[in-house]
Amino acid sequence: MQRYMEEYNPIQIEKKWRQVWEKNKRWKVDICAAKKPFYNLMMFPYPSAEGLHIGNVYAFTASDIYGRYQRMQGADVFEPMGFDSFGIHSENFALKKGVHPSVLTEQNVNRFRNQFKQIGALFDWDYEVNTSAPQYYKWTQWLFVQLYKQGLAYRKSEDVDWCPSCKTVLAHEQVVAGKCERCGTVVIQKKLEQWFLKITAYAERLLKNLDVIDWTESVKTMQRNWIGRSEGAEIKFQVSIRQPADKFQVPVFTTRPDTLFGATYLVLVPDHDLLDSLSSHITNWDEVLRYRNETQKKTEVERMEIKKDKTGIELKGIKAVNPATKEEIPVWIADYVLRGYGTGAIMAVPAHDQRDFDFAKKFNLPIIQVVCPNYPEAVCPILDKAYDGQGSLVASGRFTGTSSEEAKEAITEFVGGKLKTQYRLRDWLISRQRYWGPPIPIIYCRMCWEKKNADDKELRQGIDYIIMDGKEYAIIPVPEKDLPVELPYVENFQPTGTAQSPLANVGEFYRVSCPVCGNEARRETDVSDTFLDSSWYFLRYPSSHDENEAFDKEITKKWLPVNMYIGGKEHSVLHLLYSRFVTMVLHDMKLIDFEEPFLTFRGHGLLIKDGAKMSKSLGNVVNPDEYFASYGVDVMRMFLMFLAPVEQGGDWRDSGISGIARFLKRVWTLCQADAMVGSPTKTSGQKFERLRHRTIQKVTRDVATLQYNTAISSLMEYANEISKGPVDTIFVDTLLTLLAPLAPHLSEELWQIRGHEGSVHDEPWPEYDEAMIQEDTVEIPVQVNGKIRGHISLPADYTHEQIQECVMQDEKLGAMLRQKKIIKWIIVPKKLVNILVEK
Ligand code: ANZ
Ligand code: ZN
Repeated sequence: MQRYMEEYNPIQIEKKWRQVWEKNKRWKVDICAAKKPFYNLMMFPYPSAEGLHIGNVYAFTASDIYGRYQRMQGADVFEPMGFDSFGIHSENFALKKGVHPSVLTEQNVNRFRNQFKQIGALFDWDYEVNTSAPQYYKWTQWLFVQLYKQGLAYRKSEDVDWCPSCKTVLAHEQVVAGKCERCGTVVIQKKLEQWFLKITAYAERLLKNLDVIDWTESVKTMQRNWIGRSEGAEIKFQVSIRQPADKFQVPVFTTRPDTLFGATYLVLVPDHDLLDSLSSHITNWDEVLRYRNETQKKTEVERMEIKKDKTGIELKGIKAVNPATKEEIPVWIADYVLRGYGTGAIMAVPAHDQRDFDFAKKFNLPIIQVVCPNYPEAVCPILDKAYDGQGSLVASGRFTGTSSEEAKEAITEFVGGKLKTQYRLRDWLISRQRYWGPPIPIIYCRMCWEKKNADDKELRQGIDYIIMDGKEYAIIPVPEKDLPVELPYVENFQPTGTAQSPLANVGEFYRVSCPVCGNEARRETDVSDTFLDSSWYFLRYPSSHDENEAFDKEITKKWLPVNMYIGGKEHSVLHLLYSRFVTMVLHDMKLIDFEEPFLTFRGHGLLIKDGAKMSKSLGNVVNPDEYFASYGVDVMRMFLMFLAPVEQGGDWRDSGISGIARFLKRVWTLCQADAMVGSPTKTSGQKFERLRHRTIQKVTRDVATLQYNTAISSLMEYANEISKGPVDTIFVDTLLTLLAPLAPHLSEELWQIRGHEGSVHDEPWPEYDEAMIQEDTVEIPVQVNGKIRGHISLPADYTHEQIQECVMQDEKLGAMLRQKKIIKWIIVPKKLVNILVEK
């Protein structure tokens, strides 16, 4: 193998292999015939920027290495890529650039695709999906229609979050710390009628299944908290007006019905439904209105802040009755009670809830302790803050002395309340007053309403009909044969800032004839949320050529659920929750036979630069192109993975790149140095062989758990050792096969140079022999009564019995010990043996 050794030229090598692989469709899998399907999914990007940044490359590389590893383990790995190209992200980018989103999206998709083709991934471009293509969104609309038909899509008027900058409503999940997930503007509340998807119907299942899916723990925790299950009770309080005497009922949700005897006042949200009907009886109504206006200006986050000073107003002229003590208690409004949770009203128990405690202190309301930690053994301590633990009840009538746990059900029953499980999860607000999305496939028909109305009294508003400009209209889903409802080209696509999408200005679009009765009807003009597009894209990839259905039954059975999904944790309660919901619905419709879409999910950490997440607004985005051009893709792949374990994320700094570049250069030289290959001596041969097996073991374990950084360290160590050779050719081959997922171009080139037939990427993943990875032997001193009498060599992992046996079998030591009476063995593994004998 005497040949002229060239310098390592990654740019040239990579270009060559990129062309060969693309031409041969090297990573194509046969979707129908594949024997060992493995669906390796990564989150597809929004093509809403100038191009991929290095943070994207980081995530995609992490996922691709895993796919390549599975491929060498013998799986048929399907690794598709596509573009989440509809939605507010792309539209906002188009607005900023002043280019129509349809034009800009196409340009961007092409640019992203070209960049993607450089990163050395297994992508099979024959299965690309684009959420803004009619062939795709036809099925997003189909999905909406299915949800509607299942009773899981409905319209409702509610206080919704509105982003003044994006000029649209947002889902709860898109409001992060009171701000728009997209643009960071503080959201405000507006009362609007909108389309919702009933994800709350799946709250319990979404929660339960978290126990069985193999996902990054922090993501599961975020979903658990977001779903927010609380067990408690709903208890009704009588509220009475003095003049004229009248009574109302106000239900409260409480997790501590056992503390009911300590409820000393009632608090309602400032815009509680009941208030308006009571207005004429509340003597300080002006004050109430003023307070209500003030709180409406506050964001949810400000209101939830525990430490902030409590504010509130007592409702004068009305009182409530504690159903347990029958005593009259005052009714307040305060902004620490949140709208949209529980019943929007609470029974305040200042002795046992810190928020109530602070409020009672400030406004001088009675604090009555009803739970004592160890009563009656100890005296009840005086409270200087709320006691929120369990204990025995005191001052609780006939329940005094029972444990707080037991009292929960008993007291609830005593006052005619009911036990209730409450979730924090809200229904998914799906309509958007924007242009760049799939039109919601719904038609409103007046004529159909009139016909229906005649014979059906049980029609439900928001499901069967809506009211527009004071008139009822039947809700008609667009028949599946009429899908897609194409998004028309609209020159003025800018958001209107009103409660309507720009499509509401396009008569040709919204004026339609009713698909049921043929009369003039009106189309819905809102589009659906981007997260609906991405809630099912993993189902589409393997079936992306199917024109007759969203996904093929057989193909889906073969490829799904997804085996490995790697992506950002910022989607924990958005995409990752919505996809689970949609999958469960399709499962219940018997369209698929699994209810969890992603068997394994790993959230990758973020690539940090200058102490912050890379983002355009901070101006710390690194463009990968220049790095690819100067160092090559293999170096960059390995450098990024060398920063830290994938799930942890890493700190970007240029300085480490040259270290990786040097390593690959060393591999280049090493693998061509004929001098190295030869016959080692017996002992050095054994030592090398052990190292080889240990390296395979470590790299396998680390790659399988996405700890590529330590896998790379092991490879460096290994390369360094074997370069001291001589070693057999298998040592070099092992290095190249282990390196193949990390540096696919270099390893392929060297594989060929070394005269192998075929490709390194078709090689099986190397195996190791358990017996070869045992730790080496150690030599330890043997003492008798504290004096060294000899040494023995033995495997490091020997048990005490084995060590004793070894000592006794030693010619000299054994002979000596057999003449004495042994009192005790003192064994410090790997260090020493001391035998106490009778003198
Ligand atoms: C009385 C009580 C006594 C409470 C006590 C707690 C401790 P989670 O765990 O979040 O479900 N609450 C109910 N609805 C509320 C709302 N809309 N805004 C703010 N707080 C609300 O908490 C449920 C508890 O939070 C409920 O139990 C209620 O206070 C309060 F020693 O009722 B509790
Ligand atoms: Zn009609």
